[in-house]
Amino acid sequence: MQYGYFDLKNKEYVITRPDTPAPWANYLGSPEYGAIVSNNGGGYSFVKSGANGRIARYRFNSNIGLPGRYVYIRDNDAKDYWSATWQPVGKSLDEYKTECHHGTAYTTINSEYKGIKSALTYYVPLNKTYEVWRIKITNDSDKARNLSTWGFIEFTNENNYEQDQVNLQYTLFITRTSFEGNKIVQHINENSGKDENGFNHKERFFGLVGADVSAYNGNLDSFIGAYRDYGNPIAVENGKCDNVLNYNSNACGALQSDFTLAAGETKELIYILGQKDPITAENIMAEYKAEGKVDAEVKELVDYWHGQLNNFQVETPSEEFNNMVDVWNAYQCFITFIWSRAASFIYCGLRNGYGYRDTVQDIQGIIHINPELAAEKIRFMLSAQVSNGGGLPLVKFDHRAGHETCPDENDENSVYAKETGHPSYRADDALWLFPTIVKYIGETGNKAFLDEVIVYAEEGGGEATVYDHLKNAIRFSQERLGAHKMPAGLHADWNDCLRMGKKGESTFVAFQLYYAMSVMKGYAEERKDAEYVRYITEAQAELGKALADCWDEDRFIRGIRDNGEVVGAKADPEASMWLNPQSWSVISGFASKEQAEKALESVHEILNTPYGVKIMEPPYVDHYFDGALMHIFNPDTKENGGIFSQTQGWIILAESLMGHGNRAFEYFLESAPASMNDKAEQRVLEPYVHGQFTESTRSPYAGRSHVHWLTGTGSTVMVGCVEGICGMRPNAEGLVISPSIPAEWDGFKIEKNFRGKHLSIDIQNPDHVQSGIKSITVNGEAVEGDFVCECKMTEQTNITVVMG
Ligand code: IFM
Repeated sequence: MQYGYFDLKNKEYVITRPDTPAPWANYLGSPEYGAIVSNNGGGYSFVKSGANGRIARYRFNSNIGLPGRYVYIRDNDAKDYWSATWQPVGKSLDEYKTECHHGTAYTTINSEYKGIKSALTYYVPLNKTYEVWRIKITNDSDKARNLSTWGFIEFTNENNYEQDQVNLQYTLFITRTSFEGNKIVQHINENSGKDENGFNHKERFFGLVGADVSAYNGNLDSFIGAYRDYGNPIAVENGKCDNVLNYNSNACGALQSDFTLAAGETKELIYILGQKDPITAENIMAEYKAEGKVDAEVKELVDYWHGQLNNFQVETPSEEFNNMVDVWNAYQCFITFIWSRAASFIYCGLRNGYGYRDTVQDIQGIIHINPELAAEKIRFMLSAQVSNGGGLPLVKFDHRAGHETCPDENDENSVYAKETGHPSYRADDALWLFPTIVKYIGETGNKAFLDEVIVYAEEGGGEATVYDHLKNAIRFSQERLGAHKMPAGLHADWNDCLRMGKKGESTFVAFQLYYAMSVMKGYAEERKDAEYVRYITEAQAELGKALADCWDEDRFIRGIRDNGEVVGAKADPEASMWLNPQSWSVISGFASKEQAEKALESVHEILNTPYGVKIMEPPYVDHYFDGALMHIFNPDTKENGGIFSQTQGWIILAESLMGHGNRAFEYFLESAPASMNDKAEQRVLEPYVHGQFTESTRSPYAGRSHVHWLTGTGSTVMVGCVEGICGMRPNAEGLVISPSIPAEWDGFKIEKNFRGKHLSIDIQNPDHVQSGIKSITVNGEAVEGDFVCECKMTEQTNITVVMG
């Protein structure tokens, strides 16, 4: 079933049926002031932290999607009411028409009921820390209508959302609301911490511009009424708020306006919500009296986001590919880059920091669009690397580079462990720096980045050039090798659920290290660091020997536990085939052609499903070991044989690197959210964003996806598509163009901004091959091979690529 469509031109997803299988969300603002809004207006808002700065309530763990940012409308003659979003009143869809436009950092919901049209736009102005809901109400009937409207928000009583939910003997008694100058103000712990104006800056406000407030409620129960809910608030049903404010109860902001609309007339109301003292709130509201302010701000958001996304645009025969790469996958990459795992309808915001591996990978998703923004975060993450070379497993939001504590490998009770809940280092964290930095230097040509000096994370850790940071990352792994001379598994590798034991070994990490060594060898050669070239060449050869022993007929094993047992051997009764070692054997450059072909074929044969490729098979049920934590999940779910979405990007990339365009695209399509647009009831999750995983074929709900938006999938799939399928592989000197596409494609186009120049790339496929380059011309001049030197590029560069 289909609930909406992609509007590529406007970079929107348009939901035409509001009864979506789950609330389908959009992101507004940033974690400085974040708002998550569903297609029915559900969602919550917070300042700086989803867990500790929550200002609006939301009911987690339910697909009801309540409460949210509601505007109720009442026809006072007919005594009939509805909401400007289908929910919460939920009028019959025979009479109520609605369309939700999720765009880049704004959402507009257009609805119509009994001749009254409304257009409600939610957004957080660029770089501002409050939110705006603008509603335009139009009388589309042929007679005058007496209407009332209510803007409504349910405040939390405490910024800490857990306290707000469970510690009611405290939180019910710390807040009161007041009504002042067209706004409800909520005061919290009012007597403590007052400044010279009498405010403690915990005040929230919900104000109205564009109409008078004729009545209000600051008390939730008075607005909703006993034994009622958001769908039938007593105040709306009666057409009258009773001006009751809260004191020792739950707070809300409900602002009623009464007005008559002549036939054809439109009225505009602007609600503003934030955590500001009343004077600041008043000043903010005053700004919105200026005509055109909202339109200008929405335009500013659109210009900003479309400007970002337009740095890389493709036009291929696949609508799914175009919508994902040009808009939604790219936008999701920005959201994960900016929000990390801060807040969603699944994440409550409890994690107080950036996961090292998550963020270093998230960065990869935006490098082709905004490399300098990426560079700032790379520097930040390098400053969270410990001088022993490892990454801090969790980098606190208030990370103090050079002054942090760090995990102590021998002490689960270390200060760091106590502060973050993370007892020790992961085997893989700092190794993610290599592909990320390679991509950044490739996109920008900024080799001098390697000479930048960046402080280490811990107190007394000193500082080093990026080049030395990278050497140290390798040293970290080399100093922690297991019995077979591969990197020890430590706390875990990329797979949080796989504990090989401290001295157990992971082939996935070994492949990452192998890749890292190739990168460092290249950098060292360029820098004429002969001693290091010697060292790394030998070390890589040693590692190569160890990895050679991990080949098991038609696959690479997953690792060796610290008791010597192999994980992922072909003969194992469960978990005998794992995806990541196969894809990474190719990405790392380690696998021979024969091994690569065999391993990838095994993946297709054993792990492929209609919804993407499983993480492993068969799932752990009866033959798990203690460190195989994934056995706690149902079979074919999450890390226990589910289709772990992040891994799809790597297999797309691996197939592309092998020149298998058909396979690469098959995997893209199977796992692309957009492919499930007409099976949305099966996928459940938004058809425009990746989730963390999809249930695989043993599940009665095969094809259902979970954990929307904030997932590393954004970046890996983006890299798989851009570097892999599109074949855009910049290096310091220029651009390698090596697409791997479905043979049936006649070709495709790319518009790409690159180092201050614009590239228009026309890729033609007259022979219908999957990969391979017959010729490239740059501004009409033929160049050799698949490489376009930066020196050939002009302000507007026209590149024609003929595959064959
Ligand atoms: O790699 C991890 C990630 O850091 C958090 N989510 C799950 C992934 C796989 O276990």
